[in-house]
Amino acid sequence: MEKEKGHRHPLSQIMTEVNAIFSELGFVFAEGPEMEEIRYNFDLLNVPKDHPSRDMQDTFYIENKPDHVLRTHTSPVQVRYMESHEPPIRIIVPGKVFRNEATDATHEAQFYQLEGLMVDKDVSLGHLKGTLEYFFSRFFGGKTEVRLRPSFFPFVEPGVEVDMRLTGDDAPEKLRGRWIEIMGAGMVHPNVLRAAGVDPDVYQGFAFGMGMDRLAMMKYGVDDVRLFYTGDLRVVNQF
Ligand code: 2NL
Repeated sequence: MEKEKGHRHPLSQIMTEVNAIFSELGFVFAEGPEMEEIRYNFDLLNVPKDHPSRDMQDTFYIENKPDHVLRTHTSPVQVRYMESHEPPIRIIVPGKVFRNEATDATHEAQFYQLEGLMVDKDVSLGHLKGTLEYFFSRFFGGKTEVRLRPSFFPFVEPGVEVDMRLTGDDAPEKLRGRWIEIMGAGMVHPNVLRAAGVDPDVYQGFAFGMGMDRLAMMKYGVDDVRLFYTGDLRVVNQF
């Protein structure tokens, strides 16, 4: 009998696929440390000192390392990248993040986030919309509509909530034709650009962030995020 072949974890497969699609638009993969300085995780991102996301109930602080946290988003990678690279910048940043919260079918204390950043002259929300339409069409297959609604995140201005609607024949049946809230995004706040050494009078940027686990759940029809982390081969071998 032929020996059974192994394969990569479904979330690793998704990450590779996402990177490949964004690379078609000129985005390059970037990564950084999972334990971050508070400065990079919060301060440089324009998050107020008294913001609730900084609470010990929400963020894992590190004993014996008072200036550090387990990163709550991959945004610090983008900040570090802007510090060390001149625009034009186009990066895609998938990575593990941590939130101190109770787990259920749609929440894990450790999960994967997918963020993206583009910085150049004359960048607008139109570029964000076009980029995301291209990505979702390639990722889910077929035609995708994207709409933006006003929202708020400290690191962007304006901030938007992004909805998508899959209309193609090959879209997963459960998703087809329905508006689905999929991510947060916006134009990078001038304070964030300035703090990272980018002149906001010359350059603009868009940024977005979404749960990669959720992306995988939607694509594969998985309804419990915890299934990706049990190590149960009866689960992972289905992918
Ligand atoms: C969400 C919302 C978002 C960003 C992430 C970002 C990063 C930099 C500057 C500005 Cl360096 N923004 N990222 C922006 C808006 C929303 O994520 O709900 N994520 C799961």
